[in-house]
This record gives sequence, C-alpha cells and structure tokens, in this order.
Amino acid sequence: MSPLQVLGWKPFFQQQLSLDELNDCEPVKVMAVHRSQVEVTGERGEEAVLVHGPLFEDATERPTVGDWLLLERETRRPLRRLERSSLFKRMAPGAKQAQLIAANVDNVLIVSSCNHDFNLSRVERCLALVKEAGCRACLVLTKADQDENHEQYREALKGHRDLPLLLVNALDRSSVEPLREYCRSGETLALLGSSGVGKSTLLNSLAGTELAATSGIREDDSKGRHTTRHRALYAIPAGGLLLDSPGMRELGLADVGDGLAATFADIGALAAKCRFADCVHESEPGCAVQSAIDSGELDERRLRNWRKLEREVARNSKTLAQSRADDKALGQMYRTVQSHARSRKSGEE
Ligand SMILES: Nc1nc2c(ncn2[C@@H]2O[C@H](COP(=O)(O)OP(=O)(O)OP(=O)(O)O)[C@@H](O)[C@H]2O)c(=O)[nH]1
Ligand SMILES: [Mg+2]
Ligand SMILES: [Zn+2]
Repeated sequence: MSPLQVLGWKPFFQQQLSLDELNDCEPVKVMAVHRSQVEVTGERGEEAVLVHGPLFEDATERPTVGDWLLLERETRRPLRRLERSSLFKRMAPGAKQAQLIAANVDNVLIVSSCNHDFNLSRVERCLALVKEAGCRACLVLTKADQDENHEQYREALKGHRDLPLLLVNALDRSSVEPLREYCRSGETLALLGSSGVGKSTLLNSLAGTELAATSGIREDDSKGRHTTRHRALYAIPAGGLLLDSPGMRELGLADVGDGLAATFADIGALAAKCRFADCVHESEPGCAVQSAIDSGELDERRLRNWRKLEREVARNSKTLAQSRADDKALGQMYRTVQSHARSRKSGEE
C-alpha cells in the first residue's frame, strides 16, 4: 500500500482530480483542526496548513477531521476540499447550523461501559448518525472486567441483531483484538461515546502504545472527566486510522431522517400494517404498533425514543432548511450588489 492509501486514499477521491490537479497538487489528510489552521498528513509527512480566507467561509465547507484537502504543490496553499465519502455532524443545543464531527469515516465503535453509563436510547441516537453516514458499526461495552452481570446488556440489545456487540476490558490488548477488523490498513475507525467510557484507552490498546491521554472516572457516578479535549485522527502502527473525540454530552440529531428510519426499521414495518395510513399509534383501532407493544414484541421505551428522535429530526431539519434558504438569499443579495457595482464602474469608464 502507498502512504496515501494507508491514510484512506481511494479511487473515489482520485476520480475527483482533474489532469491539472494531478500535476500541480498534492492531496493531504486532515488529522486535527484548530481555529485557523489544520494539521495534515500526506506523502511528505506531517505539516500545518492555514485555512482562513474566502475559500472556507461557509461552516459546512470548512475542513473537518478526516477530510482530504488539495494543496498546491509549491506554495502548500489549500485549493479545495474533496467531496466526502461520509460525514458525521450533530446539532449543538440552540445552534442554527450543524457542527461537523468527522468526514470519510468507514467504521464506528459505539462505546459504552458495563455500568451506569449504559443507555439504550443513547445507542439508538448514535446508530441514527452511523446509518445516515452509511458506516459499519459495532457496539463495544468496556469495563467487562468490572461487572460480572453481562447478560442484561445482551438482553437489552437483542432487538439490534444487525449490530455486533463486543464486551471488552479496554486495558487488555488481547481483549480488544477482535476490533482489529474495524481498523484495517487504509480504514478509518471513529470512537463515539460519553466521557470516561474508555475511548482513548481502547485507542491505546489497539495502537499498542500510549498515543492518547486517559484518566480515571469519578467514583460517585462513574462519569468521566473530559480528558480528551480535541478530536484527532491517529495513525496506528498496524495501519488503520483511529478518531478519538471528547465525550459528547449532547449528540443532537441534524437532518438524519433516513438514518433514523433505518435504525427503527422494525417500527416502520409495523406502522405499514396499521389499519389507518395516518395512524399515530396511540389508541387507534387496528394499530399494529400498539398490538406489538401489548404482545411484548416491541419495547415501549423503544417506541418512546423513536417518537422523541423523530420530533428532534423534524425540528432540526426545519431549522437547517431555513438557514440554508437564508444563506442562499444573502448570497443572492451580495451577487446583485456586486454586479450593480461592476456595471456602475464600467459605465463610468
Ligand atoms: N478496568 C477497566 N478500566 C477501564 C476500561 N476502559 C477504560 N478504563 C478506565 O476508565 C478511565 C477512563 O478512560 P478514558 O480512556 O480516559 O475514557 P474516554 O472515553 O477517553 O474519556 P474522555 O476522553 O473524557 O471522553 C481510565 O481510568 C481507564 O483506565 C476497562 O475496560 N476496564
Ligand atoms: Mg479520551
Ligand atoms: Zn398504528
């Protein structure tokens, strides 16, 4: 594998380059993002690149961790960002725009612990993001060495047959070995989960060396201390790229309607069998969703969570559509003003 392929370079990216670009440019992978510069790695190794200016004014255009940038070979100036094969984003509370988490991720580990942190509704929230991005996911429960009662977790997840589950001691390299299939050479693996679940510990065990700092959790409520402060990609000696991120308190769902529908495909299939097409699955006669709850086939918590996330996606999709429309109107106005200015100028000459 070439150094670029190890970083995840694929035909999908290669095809985006024009002949001129192939001659004059070099693709580099964004490993970490700071205010006005990004850390990148490419054929020449690591370097820092400035990314301010008009090219990156729009928030969703700005490079995020995992992006490929084209640099002008001589000046090392970024010319453009390549189209992404996948994108993770979230709605921050009260925000009007989605915040980018990472791009070009292949696989995701949804990390929880065998303690108070385990929360099925949060797993479902994460899954909606993963399915929207089209990534492969595995649920990892850390701290299996600290809890003997593993059956409850398997039981809780029995509805998610397509989601592999692995219980590990993240501190033990042999225990995390089965996760290697998610971070083969040239693949990018993202670790998502709340603070203190052991994301950085997992990363270090998979890397076989201490790449990321870790620290103990609070005794009283098992919560973490937000040890990891920034998102960053790490190239591990075995070949894969691992994305470590700070534990996210809020993983608000943006416009991820398809991902949500895929996560709750069972409820969708039931709803299709309701007598009335506009059934809201509360007290209508012939409601297949309610009868699945009565028979114990569907968990009431799962239905409640689906409703909650559906409302959230609807609300945020509306906000995002509105800000896109506002941006477009603003862009139109600028262009009109500029062209008036130009025609005035040429009239004077
Ligand atoms: N016994 C045991 N301890 C673990 C395991 N996984 C993580 N820990 C410990 O849990 C603590 C938190 O681990 P981190 O790796 O820092 O957690 P994190 O998810 O990166 O947390 P943030 O960076 O704050 O988001 C550390 O003290 C780890 O040693 C495990 O499987 N078993
Ligand atoms: Mg960490
Ligand atoms: Zn119904």
